[in-house]
Amino acid sequence: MHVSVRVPRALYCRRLAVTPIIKTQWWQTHCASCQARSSSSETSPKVVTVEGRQYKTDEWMNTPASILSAIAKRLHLQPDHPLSITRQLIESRFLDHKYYNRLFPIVSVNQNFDALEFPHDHPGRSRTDTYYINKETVLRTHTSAHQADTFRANESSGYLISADVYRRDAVDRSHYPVFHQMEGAKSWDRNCLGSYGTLAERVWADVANIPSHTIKVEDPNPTIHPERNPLQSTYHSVEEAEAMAAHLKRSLEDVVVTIFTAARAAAVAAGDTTASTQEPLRVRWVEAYFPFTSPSWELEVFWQGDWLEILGCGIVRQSILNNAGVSSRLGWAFGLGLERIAMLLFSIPDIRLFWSSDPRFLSQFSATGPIQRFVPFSRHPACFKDVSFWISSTSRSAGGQVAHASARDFHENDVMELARDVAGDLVEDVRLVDEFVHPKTGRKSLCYRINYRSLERTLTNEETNDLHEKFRQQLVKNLGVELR
Ligand code: FA5
Ligand code: MG
Repeated sequence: MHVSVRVPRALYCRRLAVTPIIKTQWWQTHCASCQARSSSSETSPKVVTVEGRQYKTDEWMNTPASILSAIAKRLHLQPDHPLSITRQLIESRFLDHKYYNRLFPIVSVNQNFDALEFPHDHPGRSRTDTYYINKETVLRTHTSAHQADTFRANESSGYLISADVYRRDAVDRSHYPVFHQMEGAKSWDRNCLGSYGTLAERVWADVANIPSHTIKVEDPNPTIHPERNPLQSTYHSVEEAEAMAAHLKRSLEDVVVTIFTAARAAAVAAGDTTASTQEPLRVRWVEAYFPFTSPSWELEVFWQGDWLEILGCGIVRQSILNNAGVSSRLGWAFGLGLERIAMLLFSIPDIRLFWSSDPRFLSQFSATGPIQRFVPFSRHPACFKDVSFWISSTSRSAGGQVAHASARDFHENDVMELARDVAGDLVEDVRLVDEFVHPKTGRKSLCYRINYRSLERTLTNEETNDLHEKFRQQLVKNLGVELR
């Protein structure tokens, strides 16, 4: 039996280590191209204008122009775009929910973190993980940034929010600094029980209306675990939490069944007879942790030989509903990655493709008619290049002491962003391939492998060499590393 142990992980299910905030201004070199839209005065704070809204920047600003320019794209709303088709397919399973699809991506730190009760030292707040405009303003890192406001607006008992979200993150075929999430929530009012004696009875009646399925779902853990996945016992009874958890899980299993049924049909229509279209769908619930839900879970799907996390969810912290002025309501919320689901649905192999304007990609999708499997166009050769360097000896990760306020701490996400900044979508993957600490000096050396590949054409050697040389120089200039 699989028993997953809940450890208090980062929201984004990655490292726990808190990386000290970098107060350098290396971003400014990258923002050169948005100067036309920025105030040029050295003394007055710079201003960034995004779709007519003006923001003063300060030393927290770390958002490159390339990221700001993604805001206008709104891929989840482009007709016939695979993300938009995926959104609509999921929306079709929540017909009584209200949909919010045009919420603006620049939000306050309060909306993105504080209102969701993120601890002050949570790594998600760090400038290495989050794009800041200024100390109080960020590009939302998740659609949950709108949770408190949407509960406060109280326009419907259920809602869906689809939107672009932004994270400084790894570079590979399933990670992109801009991606799309869909948030869903459902709540019940203690004062509106209708003919039901208790809220739990009312919720179970709603569970009975969710379409049933026959897939095997692994769910080995109890709904509530006193240490790993606690009940909010001040506010909810065990019966209420059990009923809401069942409603949440059945609703999301229904989404997964819908997606995989469509994906299978598309694969079969394309003549695919491999095991992945024959094997029964396997789905499992895993205990999780989010600052704004308890108990919490993630849903994983077995796909092409591995478990893939597609969403996080849980019972909404009652304090969030209470602070939003709807203390008589209680309910659940989830957040899913639209790209992850669209990649499964259409068999799209690389997350960069969603940003392609190549008609060979875009013309393959249509919002009307059955889901069609994506037919990849010929794959162009990749070109690997390594770069090795000593990280700055003042950096804590280098084993040294932070000597002065401007010392820069090395963080891998900075390498990732520099690679994107230099090579854009021509970089497919950036991976740490070697690291060691010099036994005598204690200095740390890292080696990263950059995989350059265009989705649209074959890169020339000269072009790749130029890109790589530029990348090496930027590492020195912006991160203060010493090339080996
Ligand atoms: C969150 O963002 C929570 N806000 C989800 C949530 C909402 C929990 C409401 C509880 C209640 P997480 O960081 O795990 O959680 O992201 C949610 C989903 O987004 C993931 O399961 C994954 O499908 C997708 N996702 C996360 N990071 C990336 C990425 N870099 N690229 C593509 N998809 C991603
Ligand atoms: Mg997660």
